Amino acid sequence: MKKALITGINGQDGSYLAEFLLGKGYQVCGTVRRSSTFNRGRLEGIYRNTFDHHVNLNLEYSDMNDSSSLIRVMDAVRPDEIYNLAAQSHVQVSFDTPEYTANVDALGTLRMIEAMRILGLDKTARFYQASTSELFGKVSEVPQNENTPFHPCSPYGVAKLYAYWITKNYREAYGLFGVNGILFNHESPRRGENFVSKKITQSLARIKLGLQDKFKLGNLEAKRDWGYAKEYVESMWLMLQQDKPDDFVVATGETHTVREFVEEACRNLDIPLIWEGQEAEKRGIDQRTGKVILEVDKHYFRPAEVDILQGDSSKARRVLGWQPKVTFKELVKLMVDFDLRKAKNESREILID
Ligand code: NAP
Ligand code: G4F
Repeated sequence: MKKALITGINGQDGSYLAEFLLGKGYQVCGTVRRSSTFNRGRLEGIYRNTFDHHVNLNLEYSDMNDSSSLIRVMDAVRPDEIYNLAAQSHVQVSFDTPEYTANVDALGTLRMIEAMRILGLDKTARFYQASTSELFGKVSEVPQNENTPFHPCSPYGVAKLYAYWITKNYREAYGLFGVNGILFNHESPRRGENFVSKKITQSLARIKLGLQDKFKLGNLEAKRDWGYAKEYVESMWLMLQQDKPDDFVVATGETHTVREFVEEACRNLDIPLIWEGQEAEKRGIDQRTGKVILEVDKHYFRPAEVDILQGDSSKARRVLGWQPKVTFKELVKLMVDFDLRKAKNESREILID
């Protein structure tokens, strides 16, 4: 039975990857960090009850800022495959916490692969690094592929650039089987609530049911290549099954503005949306009620923006045999459907202790 270690297992990708690997018969260990609230909700597909046990899954406390905890867990598990997904993954938050983000995302990756060397796991285990299309930042070409120059535009992007290069450096210097998956944005019902896709589907579903009046967004004209997270985790696994370590872009090849995401979500909810005003004064209005349901707020604009991301994943398609199936419209629909179901439950049971 193969053993996998996933850092950040209770994140969006970590939870899908855990399900995927368990389905393939792996024994999985995931790292979680202590929090004052119990945040294992995304693992509910595996653990039906809060304190359940799964015969092939165990969780260990660890933190990317704490080398000793990483070494302890790696030594106890001695995994065949390590998926480093843990990160401070929010771009805007990285402007507010740049040093912390660098520590977790950049040095945390170094701590992982140095721990592999200390324990001799660099000879036996394979390492996946969660790299990102944010590396391309101020893009020099559209679409972006593995050879497109990097120009990150945020402390998050810069920290991830270090992680990208240190993984590559350990591959070249020590022969580590280390790969970078350069994944473009991928979303799902499990997406964190302060990322734009989830913020849109959740807010609009609640507005539809009268649980909320309106919500605020920043830059509506930024373009992203949005795919479905559940499909993207398979590409991570495929990268570690190759004969040679290499880096891969994973993307749909389509790009859409944030505004188009809002419009598609409204179509799904049968909200007749019209726009009024320009740029920072722009507002979205429900034509049926005449009410403002969306306002642009400068608070959500970033000090530097990545204007357009559109990936060329032909290498992943050719070498890994991976390709996305869920389209942009299907992705928006499955997120809207989920959030509508959730909002319906919420409207039934608002519990106050
Ligand atoms: P996510 O939902 O934000 O999950 C991040 C995970 O990292 C969570 O489990 C989080 O734990 C954990 N974490 C954060 N800080 C930590 C620390 N100091 N020590 C240990 N664990 C820590 O992110 P995601 O969307 O699943 O993304 C997974 C990875 O892929 C991240 O590295 C992200 O940067 C990268 N990536 C994501 C995308 C995307 O579009 N989703 C695209 C490219 C790359 P808590 O729950 O305790 O916070
Ligand atoms: O959903 P976002 O916060 O994702 P972003 O910044 O593209 O980063 C995500 O994808 C990266 C891969 O390219 C990952 F590496 C990273 O970890 C993360 O998963 O923002 C998307 C776009 C941005 O242009 C942002 O300015 O939406 C725009 N936006 C407009 N209003 C907003 C908002 N973003 C957020 N989070 N919240 C808003 O209110």
